[in-house]
Amino acid sequence: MPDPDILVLNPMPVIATAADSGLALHRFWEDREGVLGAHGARIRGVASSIGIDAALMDRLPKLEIIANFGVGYDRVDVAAAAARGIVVTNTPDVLTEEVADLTLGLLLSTLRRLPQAERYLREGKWTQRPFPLSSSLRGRKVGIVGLGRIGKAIARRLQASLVEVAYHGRQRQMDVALAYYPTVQALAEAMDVLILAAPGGAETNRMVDAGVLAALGPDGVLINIGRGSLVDEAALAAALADGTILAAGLDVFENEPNVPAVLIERDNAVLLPHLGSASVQTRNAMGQLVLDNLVSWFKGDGPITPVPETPFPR
Ligand code: 8YV
Repeated sequence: MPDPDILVLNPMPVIATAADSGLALHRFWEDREGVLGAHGARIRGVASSIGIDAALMDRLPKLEIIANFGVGYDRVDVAAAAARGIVVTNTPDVLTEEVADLTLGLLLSTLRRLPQAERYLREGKWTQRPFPLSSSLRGRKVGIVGLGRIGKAIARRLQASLVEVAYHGRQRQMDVALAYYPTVQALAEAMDVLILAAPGGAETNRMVDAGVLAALGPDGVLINIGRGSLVDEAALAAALADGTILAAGLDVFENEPNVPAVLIERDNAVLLPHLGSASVQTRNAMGQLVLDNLVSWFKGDGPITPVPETPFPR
């Protein structure tokens, strides 16, 4: 049997770890039409961190499995995959603690203005006067939106930081002792920090709007490590400009890697280029899990981490 043909849509660490995997990897991004023309009819697996739409699935008639590099798979058309009997896998667990670490770093950077302070020192301003006092994590009430694996890892860290923690999610989790709020609006009214750790998609689209930001209030802080689509960015930029909220820390944006100028010009926003999982170690672990899912599937052992929307029987 020839090695199964896999279309790798964009560069990712899978490529580096694939030697001796028994898969024939084809680099789509180097020559899209050329690769499709030469191999499209035989492609049985896809690896992607940029999603895949129905139109590309239709050009891969033998496609069996889409291995998504990332825990979030909002850019994979899972309904189209399900309709075609294609299994979709993602990369949960291996990035959970890394993303939660980054979230705490971003929260503290935003509250204590660490990037601004660092710039201040480099600009030689410390010799003239001390950096202005910042806001604090002390005494904060932190609401987590999306209490999945990553949300829970963030909650554990916050509890160790001795602050009050509550959450909102699709439903209350009976085995979780944190206070639950049935809407984002109610959570924002009760808390003064919101951390967004929910997935993207239609259900969560722009769930943080002008009303939620007003409820968070003038001492309020918004942290987003989930997806840019969760936030109405124009409303957020306005809320940061007019003091509706105090500050924001954002690792994700609606139209990455393009960040609106109205956010870039805000001094009370800390903006990161989607770094949540972006360490060498964690990205390699994600690449390995993409590969392991493909290898397991083509050995006939089933997918390791399938997403719930696709039809593989579990
Ligand atoms: C991305 C992420 O996958 O896991 C996710 O959902 O957002 C990240 O880890 C990463 O940016 C892929 O390029």
